[in-house]
Amino acid sequence: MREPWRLVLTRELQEEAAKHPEIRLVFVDATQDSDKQIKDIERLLGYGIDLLIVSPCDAKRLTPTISEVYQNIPVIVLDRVVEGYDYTLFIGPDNESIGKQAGKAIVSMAVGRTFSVLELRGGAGSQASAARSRGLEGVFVRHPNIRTQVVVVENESRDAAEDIVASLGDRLEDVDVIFAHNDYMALGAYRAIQGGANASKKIIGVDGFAGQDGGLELIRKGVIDETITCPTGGREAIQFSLDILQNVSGVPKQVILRSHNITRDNLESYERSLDKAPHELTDVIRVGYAQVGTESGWRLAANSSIREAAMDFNVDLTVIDANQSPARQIEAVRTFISQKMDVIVISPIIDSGWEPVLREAKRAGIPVLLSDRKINTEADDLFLTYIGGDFIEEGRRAMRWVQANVPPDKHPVRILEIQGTIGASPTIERKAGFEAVLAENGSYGIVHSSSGDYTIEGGRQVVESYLRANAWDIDVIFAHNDDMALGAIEALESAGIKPGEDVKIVSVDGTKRAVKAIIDGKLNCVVECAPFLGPQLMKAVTDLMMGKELPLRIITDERVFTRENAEEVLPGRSY
Ligand code: GZL
Repeated sequence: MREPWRLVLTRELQEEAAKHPEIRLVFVDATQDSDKQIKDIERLLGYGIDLLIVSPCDAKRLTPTISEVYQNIPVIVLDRVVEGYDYTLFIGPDNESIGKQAGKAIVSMAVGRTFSVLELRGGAGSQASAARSRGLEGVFVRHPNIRTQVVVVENESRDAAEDIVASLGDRLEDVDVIFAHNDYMALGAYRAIQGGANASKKIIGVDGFAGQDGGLELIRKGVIDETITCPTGGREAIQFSLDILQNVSGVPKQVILRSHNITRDNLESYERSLDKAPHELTDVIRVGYAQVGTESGWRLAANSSIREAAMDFNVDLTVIDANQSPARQIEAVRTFISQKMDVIVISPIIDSGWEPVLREAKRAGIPVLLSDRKINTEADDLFLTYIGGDFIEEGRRAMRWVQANVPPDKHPVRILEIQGTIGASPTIERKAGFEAVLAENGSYGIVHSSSGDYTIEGGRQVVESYLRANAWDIDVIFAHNDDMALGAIEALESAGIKPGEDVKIVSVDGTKRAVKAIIDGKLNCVVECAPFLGPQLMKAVTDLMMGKELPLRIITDERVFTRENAEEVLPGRSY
């Protein structure tokens, strides 16, 4: 409870809980002490709580405790994510994006001239502060005219910031802007320089709360020049608690909240948006969906999930199937723009080449949501929200299974990788996650890698062409999706090689056919990637049209299927 952000979080939790008489919120304060927080959690469990909401003091220290609680009751983690995925739902800001937004604001202030930044960073243990600095540096690396000096304010408080800035003396002279990792420290910096020779320096903060000494108030008074909002997620935590305890389907794994740059120019409009209650929907919402194609079992399930959810949400959905052609998909978006759709949803076949048409959509005032694949862009205003899996983690999980189940006892493990569509974000990120874990142990290597384009035929062809050029010497096949793994299995069997035995196979998605292949011993591990994004997508569309703010990213919940659980999960596989 030491700083405003914590007070606002607590107030939001209590205000939202008070709307639901069926919820009783029991609140304990760890007072920045992880040992106390662990004891607090044990005490809450003793009270017989149904669900734990925790904002970890030290995420690494709290991971084992939270993981243990998660075995018995749902856990919502706020603000600082623990290691691994042993929790029900994480809600938090994107701190790296906050740092990037601060960096871009400073670049526009510098307008190309030499510019000196004083960065007031939080303590070394602060995960949020480290991420914000990463985001800031990621921008400045492209602007050599901007120089930064970093000062750490251990307890991130206003008074400590004031004392430190006041003690800088001539180190402050050529500083043009002070970037403080929260508005409280920004106020402290202001108090150190006001009225003196340094009074003209720009000041940027983070949090952007209303109320006394809140970032919005400081902008109104001209105390600071800009703040970047950092939402607490308190309201969302209570709302999702109800969904979780009432077993509502489709609760995501992570909800990453959006941050806004606020200056004097947009202060009033931002504050009006805070007060604006969601409005009722008057007309049917018209949505254009630019679909990848019908390349895989996963895709067929995803396509029908979106169509069914559109009907359930009474959304007028127009689908254009790009049939794996990036050019046709961009044309589909242009068609939706000319048809003046309310919202455009895209599953980008590849992650590049999107800026021009998305700028056209922006100029037309049509919001864009991304489903199950991302785009690669420096701009952060070309789409509203990404809903889909964490592909890097999917890749890590695949290689972790290989490390745990294919020991390099006789020789280095030789891996054949069957990539998905080249340039698609799941392909890029699954490969990155897989290779990140592979790099931890020099006894594994990818000896051949080519694309099967996420299709069964593609998977078959990769193995057949390898067999034409080489004697079979592969220990593991890593296929970026189940359909290519199934094609590979067919090719192996035609060559008299036993899939799942002579060569271990790990893939991604979780189709019924793949889980069945595990039971038949032909496939060894399937990392889940959830295709049923329709309900979350249509809820986001209707929330958007009702005037609610959408998160930056909604990441779906995913498991791993192996011999140990394939029989149990097979009946539940609906695609
Ligand atoms: C992942 C999705 C991928 C699936 C493939 O979100 O885009 O595309 O893993 C599908 O099966 O073709």
